[in-house]
Amino acid sequence: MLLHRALLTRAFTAICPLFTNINKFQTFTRESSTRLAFRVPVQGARAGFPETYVARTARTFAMATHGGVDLEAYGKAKSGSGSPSKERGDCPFSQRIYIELEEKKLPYVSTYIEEGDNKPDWFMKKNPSGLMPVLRDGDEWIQDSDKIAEHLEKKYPEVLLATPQELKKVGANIFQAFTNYLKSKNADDPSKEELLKELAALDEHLKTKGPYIAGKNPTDSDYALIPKLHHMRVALAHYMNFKIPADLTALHKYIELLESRPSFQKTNSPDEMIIQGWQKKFSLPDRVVE
Ligand SMILES: N[C@@H](CCC(=O)N[C@@H](CS)C(=O)NCC(=O)O)C(=O)O
Repeated sequence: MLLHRALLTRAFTAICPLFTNINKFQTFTRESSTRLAFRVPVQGARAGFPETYVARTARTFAMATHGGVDLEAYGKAKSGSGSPSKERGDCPFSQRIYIELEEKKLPYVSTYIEEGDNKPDWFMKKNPSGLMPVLRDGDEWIQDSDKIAEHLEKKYPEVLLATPQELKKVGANIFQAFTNYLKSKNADDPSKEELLKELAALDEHLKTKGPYIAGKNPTDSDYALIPKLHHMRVALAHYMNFKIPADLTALHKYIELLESRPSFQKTNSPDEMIIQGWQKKFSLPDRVVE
């Protein structure tokens, strides 16, 4: 009897680590196959294999380890890194989609394409507008961040992110107000008051209905807005010496909550890249206000 118990205990302690390692093994397989699905077609094409054949084989392998999910999200590439690239650029619309893929815990491949007129022909064929983000889901290509978010919500409803219709306009004017102010290249431009008004309106909403736009949990509107607020904070602090007023406390808390999420951290771009991106877009001087 004692011997039985000793044997059982030994068998149990030997098996236990296996269970914890299965999880690690699955994560490892998922991540490796995601890397392969990107690298194999590129390297295979360089070695002279037909791209479509190698890509299809690599994707079949990736799908087998991803439970049939075959998603590739195209975002803006780091300037000068080429197309396709593995180096992320500074696009807030693309970041929304990467955040949502993370929040939905979907396996996906990230591919980046440089802004401008030198996009590859195969990419322009699939995405004639040339804008990022674009999502490839199997053989289907979906353009525009709003449409991609809708598609992900419909097709992968295990984690739901949709914002209730009546709240979709909350915070929606901030990005336009921010870009109007930045491109004025004038720290005292009247567009600054417009931006402050929009920020105060969001703060008021969050104070009464928050901490997120739809209440207790973050939804699509928050994931769309946080990359834009981040660009606004970084670019305006640098060029205009502008800070969000300290008394907008609910807004400060909101930014802190969302920016500390792993999905944001993992998909974010360095401040320097954001600053240079806006300089190029609006031909800004090194600083508007010293
Ligand atoms: N309305 C689009 C806007 C996307 C957009 O403006 N993307 C920019 C990068 S942030 C882009 O792809 N630009 C490429 C180019 O201009 O060549 C969306 O929401 O997806």
